[in-house]
Amino acid sequence: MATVTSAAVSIPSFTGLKASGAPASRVSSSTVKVFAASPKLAVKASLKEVGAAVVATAASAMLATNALAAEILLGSSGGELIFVPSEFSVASGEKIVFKNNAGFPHNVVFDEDGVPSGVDASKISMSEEDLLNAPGETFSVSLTEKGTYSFYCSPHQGAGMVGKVTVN
Ligand SMILES: [Cu+2]
Repeated sequence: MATVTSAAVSIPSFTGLKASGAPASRVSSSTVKVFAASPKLAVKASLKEVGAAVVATAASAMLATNALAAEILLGSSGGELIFVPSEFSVASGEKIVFKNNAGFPHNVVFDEDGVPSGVDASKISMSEEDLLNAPGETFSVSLTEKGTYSFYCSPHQGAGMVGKVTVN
């Protein structure tokens, strides 16, 4: 008897909720749809960017194995905090691969006052805080604008870990 009574009470109250809840849930579901649309677009856009990045990485990998790529060691094998070599020349567009060798962490930052005019140093640099921590880790860049570029390793700039590349 007690069970029947409780069921009889809960049915009207459930129906009441459903009746008043229906328009509300319709509104909220359409609201959700609107919000869902923009993350979806954002995901699509970021996937496109990821796709472009993957293509660029693949192209870099192909260029890195190219005999024309210049390889610069970060830290000498003897443990000195230097670029090896610290001064070198490349052809315009030639891949430069900076490779962690010893004494890391290192990074590669182009000096904003030491690049040809019109070149945005931040676009060809690692960020000051970004570091290559693992042995053999690389940072690659291609410079197209001809001229002389100065760069440094931000943790070891004070110790003289600076370099210069001329793009011909
Ligand atoms: Cu360094």
